[in-house]
Amino acid sequence: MDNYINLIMDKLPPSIRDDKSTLVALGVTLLVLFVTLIVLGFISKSRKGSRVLLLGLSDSGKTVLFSQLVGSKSVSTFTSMKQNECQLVLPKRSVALIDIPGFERLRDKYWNDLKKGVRSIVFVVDSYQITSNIKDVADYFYTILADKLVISQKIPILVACNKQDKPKSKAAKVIRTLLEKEINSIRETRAAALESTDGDNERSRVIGSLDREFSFNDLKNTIDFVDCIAESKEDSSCQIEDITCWLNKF
Ligand SMILES: Nc1nc2c(ncn2[C@@H]2O[C@H](COP(=O)(O)OP(=O)(O)O)[C@@H](O)[C@H]2O)c(=O)[nH]1
Ligand SMILES: [Mg+2]
Repeated sequence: MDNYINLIMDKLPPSIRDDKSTLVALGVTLLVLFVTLIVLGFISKSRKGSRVLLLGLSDSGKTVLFSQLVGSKSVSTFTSMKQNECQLVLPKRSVALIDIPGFERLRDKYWNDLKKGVRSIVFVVDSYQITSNIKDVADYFYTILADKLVISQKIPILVACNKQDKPKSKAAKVIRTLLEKEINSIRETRAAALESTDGDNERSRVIGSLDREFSFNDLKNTIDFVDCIAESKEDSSCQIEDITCWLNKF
C-alpha cells in the first residue's frame, strides 16, 4: 500500500507534492467522488419499478385474480373499461398491482401509459378456451415479449394458466408448448415481413434464436408458467399461492 502511495506521490508535480493543504484537498475530492459513485450505483439499482401489471385477453380472469390477490370482493368485473389499481403488500416488498383491460382497442394505450416503472408482468390465460384463443393469446403475448422495454430491462413474466377447475382445461406445461409453437409461426411471418421493411418496432421485431424453433428458454427474461384458479366456487377453492410466491420472488 505504502509503495502505491509513494508511486502516486512521485508522479505528482513538486509544487503539489510539497503543499500539504493541496494534498488534503485532493484526497477529500477523491473521497467525495468515490462516495458519490457508490450512492449513484445504489440509487440506480433501487430504481427498479414497483408496478405489477396483470395482462391478458378479456375474460381470462384478470379482475377476479386482482380482487383475490388484494383480498377484496368489491372489485367489479364489469368495470373493465378502466384499470383497477391497488397496493399489494408481500412479505418481501410492496407492489402496485394494476389490472389492465384486455379489449384490443384499449390495451395498447394502457400498456404504453403504464409500462414505465413495471417490475414484473402476470399474463393471464384462460386454460379452458386456450385452444380456440391460441392465435389471439400468442399475438398479444408476442407484442409484450417484443417490447423494447421488456427486452432491455429483462422484465420477468409469469403466465398464469387460469380456470384449472374447469374440466378439460389445459395444464400450464401444455400451454407453454402451444404458445411456443404459435409464437414460432408468428415469428416466421414477422421475420419475412422484416425483410421487406427496415423499421424496428414491436410489430416487426423478432425474438429468440432464429436458427431454431422458438423456445421461451432462449429469451433473456425469466418466463414462468403456473396453473391457477382465480375464482372460488362451492366445489373448488381459489388456488393462487404460486402467483403470490412468484411475485414475492421477483
Ligand atoms: N371457472 C372459473 N371461472 C373463472 C375463473 N376466474 C375467472 N373466471 C370467470 O371468468 C370470467 C371473466 O373473469 P374476469 O376476471 O372478469 O376476466 P377479465 O376480463 O380478464 O378481467 C368471469 O365470468 C369469471 O367468473 C376461474 O378460476 N375458474
Ligand atoms: Mg377485467
